[in-house]
Amino acid sequence: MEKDCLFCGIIAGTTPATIVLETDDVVGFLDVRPVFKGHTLLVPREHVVTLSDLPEPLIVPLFSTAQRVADAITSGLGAQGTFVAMNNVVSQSVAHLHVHVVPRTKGDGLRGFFWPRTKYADGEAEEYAAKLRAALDG
Ligand code: DGP
Repeated sequence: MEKDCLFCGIIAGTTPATIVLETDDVVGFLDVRPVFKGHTLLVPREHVVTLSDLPEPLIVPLFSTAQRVADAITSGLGAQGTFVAMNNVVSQSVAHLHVHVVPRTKGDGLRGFFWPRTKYADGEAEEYAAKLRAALDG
């Protein structure tokens, strides 16, 4: 537990939150400013900041919980689908790793988070893929 961490306070029960689920490794609670109602945040109990910091044994517990919550959002709330996302450093407003699971339904007005899109020049996609493959191999 990290002193002064908002989400560690929620995990410890000292900061109020609407809890959705608790497991040995993960806590899920409603986002206080939901994109849509039912928007859930999943956090590892262990204080880590980004995905890179997440210990390997916690990867399956965290993402299997995201899968369970995504299923519950469709079966229990009537959403058609979900958007599952995580900000790391940039746009990350709370420095405790959290997975957003957001209910989605066609026509809900959310337009891809307004992400600008770009295009690869000829040959550029292969250059990017080669750099990524080299980094993965390294
Ligand atoms: P991000 O911007 O990706 O770091 O997401 C942080 C989310 O945390 C944001 O959607 C709002 C939510 N949030 C901030 N403060 C609180 C809080 O005190 N309680 C709860 N339940 N959610 C919070």
